[in-house]
Amino acid sequence: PPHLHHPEQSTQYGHTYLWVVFAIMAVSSVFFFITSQRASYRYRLMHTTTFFITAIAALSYFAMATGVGKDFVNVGTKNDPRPREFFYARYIDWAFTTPLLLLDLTFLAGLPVAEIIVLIIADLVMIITGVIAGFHPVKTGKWGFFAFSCIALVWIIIQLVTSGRSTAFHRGPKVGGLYNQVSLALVVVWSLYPVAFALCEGTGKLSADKEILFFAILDVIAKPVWGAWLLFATPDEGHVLVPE
Ligand code: RET
Repeated sequence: PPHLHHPEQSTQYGHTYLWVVFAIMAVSSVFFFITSQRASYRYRLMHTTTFFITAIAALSYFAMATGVGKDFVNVGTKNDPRPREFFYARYIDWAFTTPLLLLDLTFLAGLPVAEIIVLIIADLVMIITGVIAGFHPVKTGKWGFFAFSCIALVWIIIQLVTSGRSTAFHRGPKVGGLYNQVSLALVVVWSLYPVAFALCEGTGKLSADKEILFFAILDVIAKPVWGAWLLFATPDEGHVLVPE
């Protein structure tokens, strides 16, 4: 197969990272499941959402570690093809988990349902245009879809720092202050995903193994670390109250 000429474009030792992240996500899931069962029913929703975020990531990492959910795409040109491993399994994971991460944050902010729905639609546009960019065989198409995906991300960020921020402060200074911190962290971490895409899946500048490590670090920060921080720093008035 042609990819054997370009060993840096396919995984050598990346599977080890995939198994490590699977373990981290699995342990986190057990932990968040336990905290969700211990939380009082009215405060349980944010715990359950965080549990599903790490559980879905664990499934996706298990798939990738066992060798499915990937394909080869050309990051070279027609005349100088450079087939490169592309893990589309990530995008199936992100299609579920990034809306759930936003949901977690909007629970804290107390955003109206209509605005939550719009945010989630924009998020799905971001992930779907992103996976099209990943598979697109033509440069114009690939970078065009990459740009559409970035526009969706910028739009999400604008919503979070404008209306999200002001609704959070309506719930009180404690909720507002926490929202400021966690939303800033989200903006920084999420903005590194398109950078990783451009260096890895887009141009093949970083090796396939470095790509796995890059996304591994981002995923662990964006899911269990960020999720636990939000969950345990949220004061009672920052939880969505479910009727008894
Ligand atoms: C893509 C494609 C290129 C353009 C942009 C992207 C954004 C991806 C993001 C992913 C976030 C993932 C998270 C995962 C959790 O672990 C799809 C790479 C803008 C923002 C938070």
